Amino acid sequence: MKSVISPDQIIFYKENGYVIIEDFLNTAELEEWRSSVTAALIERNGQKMPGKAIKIDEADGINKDADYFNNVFDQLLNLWQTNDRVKKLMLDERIGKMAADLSGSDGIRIWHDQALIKKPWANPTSWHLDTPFWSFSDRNALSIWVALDDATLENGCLFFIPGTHRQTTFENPGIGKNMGAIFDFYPQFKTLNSVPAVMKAGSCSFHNGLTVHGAHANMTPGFRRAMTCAYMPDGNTFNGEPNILPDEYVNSMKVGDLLNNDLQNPLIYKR
Ligand SMILES: O=C(O)CCC(=O)C(=O)O
Ligand SMILES: [Fe+2]
Repeated sequence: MKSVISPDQIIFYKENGYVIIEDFLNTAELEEWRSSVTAALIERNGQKMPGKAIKIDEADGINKDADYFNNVFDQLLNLWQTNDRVKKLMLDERIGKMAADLSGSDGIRIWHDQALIKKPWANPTSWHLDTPFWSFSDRNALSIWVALDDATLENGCLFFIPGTHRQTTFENPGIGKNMGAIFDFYPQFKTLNSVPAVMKAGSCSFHNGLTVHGAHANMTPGFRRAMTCAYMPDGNTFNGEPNILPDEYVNSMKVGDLLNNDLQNPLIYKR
């Protein structure tokens, strides 16, 4: 695993709100990531996340246009909680240190992992922000996105709009069917250029959760699989947004409480 982040990569990330790490995994590691994620997905039998009875091909009460959204990607969360092989991969301290170095934090907790499988001919992922969905508000929160297949211009690689993380806020423009809805929210971004994150399988990107990003449709008969994980810098507090937290945990908290439950959000790195 190429787990050392160079000073130049940190500078690039801080400036642009994303960075691509080529050849993050070697061939054997990529094989282990693919096979353990595949095994975890099979075990889930369509259950979107532990503790909630939502199936991936069902409307979840949030998205009314289920037909459309179910064909953006299969999205399965917190595989680390249900599969020990994925847990070993996700709790890797070396990845935690990469996230800490990029975000400039002293400790890193898993917010949630997420397999994002764009199936053949899948719909695009509209431009959006991540952090405003989460139960804490931190301008340095970030995600890793690991390509399990080559991510190409044809099959729906990620795109970023560099530098937007310095201007976006915790207000949520949402994510709907309309690709460009975020530009009504942030008209100042309308004239900026986007950058594709074309990646070979085994490469990865990190992006700040406040960087505008999206993906286009999968125009191919093949899969575009990614394994991702969102990270919360240690020390963050509950902002009242339930997001994916279990109901009983949310009900036990008030706004301002420390999010330090190791069963829900394990600390994977501490300086
Ligand atoms: O894989 C995609 O199409 C979207 C990924 C994404 O939005 C994310 O990782 O935050
Ligand atoms: Fe995202």
